[in-house]
Amino acid sequence: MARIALITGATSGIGKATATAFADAGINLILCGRRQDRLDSLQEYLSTKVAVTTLNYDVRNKVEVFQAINTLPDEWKNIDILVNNAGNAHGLSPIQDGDVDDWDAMIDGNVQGLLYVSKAIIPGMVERQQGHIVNLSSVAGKYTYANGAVYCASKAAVEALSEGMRMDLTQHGIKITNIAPGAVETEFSLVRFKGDEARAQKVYEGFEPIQPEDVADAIVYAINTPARVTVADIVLYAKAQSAPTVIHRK
Ligand code: 8X3
Repeated sequence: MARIALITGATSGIGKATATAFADAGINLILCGRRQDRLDSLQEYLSTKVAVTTLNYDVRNKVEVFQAINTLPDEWKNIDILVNNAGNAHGLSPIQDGDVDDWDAMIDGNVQGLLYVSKAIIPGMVERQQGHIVNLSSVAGKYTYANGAVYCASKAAVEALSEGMRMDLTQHGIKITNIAPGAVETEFSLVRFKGDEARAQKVYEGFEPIQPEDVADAIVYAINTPARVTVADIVLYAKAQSAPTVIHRK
């Protein structure tokens, strides 16, 4: 029987590339996001390959998360793979100049949102004694950089949650994979810099950044290993990158 995957933040970047790669691998999809028009067009595109349904909610909204996931029809309830991809950076400034609303958005989305969605899905996995959770962390969760304290903290939390989930859920047959990408060319910087395209473009200037499809490849690898293997952690850098803020630009 085809596996079912639920992907958060599925309408752009790494989420969209993962949805596309999963469809190519014959995995049925529950696409989650905040933008119904984007969910609809991705559903239409991927439905030619696999069964696709959509859920429109904001991971930061506890009520919406549980309502959406708990009301999935029976045929969609047995989720095999959860990809906790939704998350963003907001702002890049010294802690003393940080915007409290930006902090809320990062902690609520990257940490609380991941927890809410996981909480809604883990009990079913425990009941079935199987499942695979893929958490999208970042190299920012492994190394803190200047001006990024809160974003880095939110991703360090994801690192801890991946480890802790693995400790609690391994006995229930559930695998946990943590994926920590470096510089990926998505809407990430555009969101971080609040739509400032020139500033966002500069982030990827003079080197070849990772593409969302490269991260999707790593995720597909992780979810396709033999049952006896857990891919615990994958760190991906652009070839020109050796630490979050160390990039060799031409
Ligand atoms: C995105 C990678 O290095 O820009 O999570 O923080 S980095």
